[in-house]
Amino acid sequence: MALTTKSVKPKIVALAGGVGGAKLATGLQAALPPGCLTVIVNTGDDFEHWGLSICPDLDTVLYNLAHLNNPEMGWGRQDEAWTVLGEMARFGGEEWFRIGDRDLALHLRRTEWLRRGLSLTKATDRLRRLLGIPSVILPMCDEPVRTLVHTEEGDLPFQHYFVRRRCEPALVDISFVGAESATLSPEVQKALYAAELVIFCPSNPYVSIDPILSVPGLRDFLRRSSTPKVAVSPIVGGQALKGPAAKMMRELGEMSSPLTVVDHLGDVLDGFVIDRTDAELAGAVILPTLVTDTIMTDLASKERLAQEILTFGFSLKATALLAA
Ligand code: FO1
Repeated sequence: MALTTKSVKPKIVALAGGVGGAKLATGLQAALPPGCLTVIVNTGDDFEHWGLSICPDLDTVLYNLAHLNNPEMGWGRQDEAWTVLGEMARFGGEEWFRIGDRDLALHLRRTEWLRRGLSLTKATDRLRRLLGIPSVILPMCDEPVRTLVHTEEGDLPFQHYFVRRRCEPALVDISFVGAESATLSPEVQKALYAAELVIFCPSNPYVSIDPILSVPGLRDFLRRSSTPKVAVSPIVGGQALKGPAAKMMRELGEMSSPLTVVDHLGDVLDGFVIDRTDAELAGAVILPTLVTDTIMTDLASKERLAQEILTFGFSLKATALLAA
């Protein structure tokens, strides 16, 4: 029987980065009563552009949870206009990273607040309230942690690798500059302590999930916690649903397979979710595994997947309690 999560008020934490993360977060928000979901978001992709503080993964989660996202691009606002970008080009400004007119307002406001001394956590909370989002959205930390991609063509800051170079240079390694000085914010700590289930969204394990786990104390907390932790594979049929995860796996000498995701994150997980396409791999996964349709095309499919993951995650909790 499906757990009716709308009639109880469980505290759920989702770890997210990129488009896949934002999609599942949207499904979880739809499946849960208001206020039950906290999304902890990767900020390793953040950078300064046009003098503004840009936080791409926070933006993607904010726009998705507010139902203002551009579904074709996967990032940015729907009904976007590009007047400022065109004018920037006229004045010799950088055009490779496209900031739309509507999107620009958010970056201007956030930059203003950060310059006045507000933390990224507080600035994000203001934005989500102004957008009418019922879920809590937290940056993984308030200190700057920057993903640096080491490639065969040299080191590239994340957005230069991802957007400017379209992930073309072959990957050698990845580091998270500044991670050693980052701390778990009180808000992230509170969310993790209260969590009854932690869900790793189908996000890139190397450049969306690893930066979150690089915040000192977070990985250890999850490893020691008895709260069930479930990850959804971002790899389906050997391909990433979106982005460079499969290409990165191959360049790191790994198979582009859900099994590589389990190998990578397995020490913090209690359960794993794979797509029906990969059903024959379920027996090789060392964790309890849910096999289901993980492709999210519309709000109904996001909510259906979220509901199945919640039921699966709570069944792991029940099994652990019975065994205790
Ligand atoms: N992604 C692109 O592929 N091209 C862009 O020009 C681009 C602009 C952009 C502006 C604001 C924002 O919040 C995100 C933007 N993204 C763009 C998405 C983003 O860079 C990536 O999807 C993430 O960093 C990867 O998770």
